[in-house]
Amino acid sequence: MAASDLLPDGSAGTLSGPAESISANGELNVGESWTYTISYTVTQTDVDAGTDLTNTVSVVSNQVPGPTVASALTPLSASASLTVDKVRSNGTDPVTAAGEVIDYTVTVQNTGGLTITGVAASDLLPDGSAGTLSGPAESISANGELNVGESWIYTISYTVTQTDVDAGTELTNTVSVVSDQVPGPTVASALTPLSASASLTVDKVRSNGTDPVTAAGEIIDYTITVQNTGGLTITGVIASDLLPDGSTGTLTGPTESISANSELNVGESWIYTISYTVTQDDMDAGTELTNTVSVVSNQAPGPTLDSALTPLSASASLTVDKVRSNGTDPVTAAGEIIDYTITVQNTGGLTITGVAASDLLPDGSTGTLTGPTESISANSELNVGESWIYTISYTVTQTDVDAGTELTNTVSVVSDQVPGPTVASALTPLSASASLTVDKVRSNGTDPVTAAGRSLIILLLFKTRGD
Ligand SMILES: [Ca+2]
Ligand SMILES: [Ca+2]
Ligand SMILES: [Ca+2]
Ligand SMILES: [Ca+2]
Repeated sequence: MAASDLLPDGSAGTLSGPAESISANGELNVGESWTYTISYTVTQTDVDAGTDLTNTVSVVSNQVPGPTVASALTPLSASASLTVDKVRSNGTDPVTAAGEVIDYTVTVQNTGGLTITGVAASDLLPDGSAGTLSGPAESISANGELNVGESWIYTISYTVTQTDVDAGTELTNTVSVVSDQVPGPTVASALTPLSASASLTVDKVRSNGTDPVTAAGEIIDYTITVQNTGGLTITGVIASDLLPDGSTGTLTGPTESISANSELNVGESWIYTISYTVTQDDMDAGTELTNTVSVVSNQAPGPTLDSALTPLSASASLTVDKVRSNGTDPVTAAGEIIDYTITVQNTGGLTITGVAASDLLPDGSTGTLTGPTESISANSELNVGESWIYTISYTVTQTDVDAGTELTNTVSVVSDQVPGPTVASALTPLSASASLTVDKVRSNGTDPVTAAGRSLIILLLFKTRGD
């Protein structure tokens, strides 16, 4: 009696036994049962083969040569399965700026009962391009098979682009795994949030021109800098300028510091310039000159404002001059006429208003001035640099002549800006002399005189002569 066993893997098994049920005498007695046992450890190859496990025993004996065969079939029920996991293993969370690097780790694990072959993992990066995975590192056996229970680790890195940040949506990195046993594809994604904000600064400075401004006509140059200080590309940037006189200025520029693409790139500065010619109205108003720029954009609607202030320093001043423009010099007789010309000039930087000139004639009366004639603009304002001309005439009186002192004509000027009064006089000398002729006649009495004691009456005739 000999029993041989063929195990499921095709090897010959070693039977334990037999245990003889009636008599342990090495003979299979009539009615007796011999019992053998054998164990078999299922192999992964068996499982992977997927067919019923067949264990066959074959018995020969002298009386029944056989062989007599019996098999036990054990069905297999193993399935292939795997999991795919993708995580962001390094990098800021959330992402705040382009250039940040995200590291991803991909884990493919065999969670089933079958060896998995033909594993291929492909990666789709956030920008839609195909990534190149590093790996895999096989946790159990580096045999190119995803063994049961084994994990394969892949890694990949991604550098965030400005386009990603501007899009503002979560960054999605997706890995897709196929294999012979689990065609799938089995997909896993890692999502990385973004947190970038748009911000810009606006700076306006006076880049050229006198400080303070002292006169109309001076030119002030302004430089405006708009800078992207945030993490997003800024589009639709519009800068508008309000000049000191309230008008809208026309900016020159911008000059883009990084890329001349009409986008305010992250970190980029745009430079605009504008000039302004100070007006007399500005000077007369006397308040600081304010130039304001206002910037709007799609991402930073604002408006974001900045102003440049330029102080003014102008003062009002005038001169008054009075001259005798016609007439004898010196005056020698009553009745002579003296013409005076009065000049009031704005010698300061401000328009002067409310100008009033009053004249005091040599005889103490108030004269009536003729004029003014305005040299620049007949607008009743004494413009900067303008002269006003008045005239007045005076007829010398006998009293003046008799008084014998210089004739003084005085003009007095007041105004809103220069209250004064500012006074100027013209002096005209007099040169009249007193003279007389004497004629003596005898009007009564003897002639010749014959005796002492007679009165002599002398008639003096005075005549005043004028030359
Ligand atoms: Ca026996
Ligand atoms: Ca392996
Ligand atoms: Ca640009
Ligand atoms: Ca004028």
